Amino acid sequence: MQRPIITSATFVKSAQSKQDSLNEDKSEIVFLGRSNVGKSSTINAFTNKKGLAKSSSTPGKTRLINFFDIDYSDKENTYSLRLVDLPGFGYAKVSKSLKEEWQKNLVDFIKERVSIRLFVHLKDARHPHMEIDKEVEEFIVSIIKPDQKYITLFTKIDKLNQKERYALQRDFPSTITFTNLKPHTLEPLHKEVLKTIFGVKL
Ligand SMILES: Nc1nc2c(ncn2[C@@H]2O[C@H](COP(=O)(O)OP(=O)(O)O)[C@@H](O)[C@H]2O)c(=O)[nH]1
Ligand SMILES: [Mg+2]
Repeated sequence: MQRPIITSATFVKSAQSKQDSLNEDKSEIVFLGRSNVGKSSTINAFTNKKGLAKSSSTPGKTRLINFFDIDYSDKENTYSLRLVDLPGFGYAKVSKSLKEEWQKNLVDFIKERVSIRLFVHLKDARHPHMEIDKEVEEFIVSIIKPDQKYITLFTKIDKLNQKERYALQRDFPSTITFTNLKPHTLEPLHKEVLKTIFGVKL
């Protein structure tokens, strides 16, 4: 079966905290990861819309929660959902605890927003064992609800040579690896999203 394609992708709002966020009326996919890991680039590649999420090479510049509404459609159905681009972490020169860095309002957002169905944690394929990523993973896993799912994605695999790619796949066999330079490598993420949120099997 041909997978439904994205027929619409629009920026809706930037928010500072859970309080000024949108109503929880759509299923949401939250993208999280260190500053500069490629969250915004991934949202652009995923929706096939350059410039949708502002990508910046200055670490830590995006401090807001950005919401994007997208529709997938096939001949019979339209599937609507929301992508959430969270502020990056790990940009402080002095190492801080995750909770300090994210501040209470972002922790509340992650913990309490019931519309979140999928957490997508982007990690740099060149640095798969960073302490800050481990902290984030442990935090999400500790608060996740039964109707939510957490997945890790390794990005920037174009920066690895063949041998390093094999090693990564050997060490993390069930993890999605991709590069934004080749958007077709995001195909497994589309499948995961359609399956997890809408039960569409491909
Ligand atoms: N080589 C390579 N560079 C990437 C990839 N994804 C993003 N980048 C670059 O990494 C930098 C940070 O990307 P951005 O999407 O702004 O990261 P964010 O801070 O997590 O939103 C930019 O210069 C991007 O062009 C990738 O898959 N491969
Ligand atoms: Mg960004």
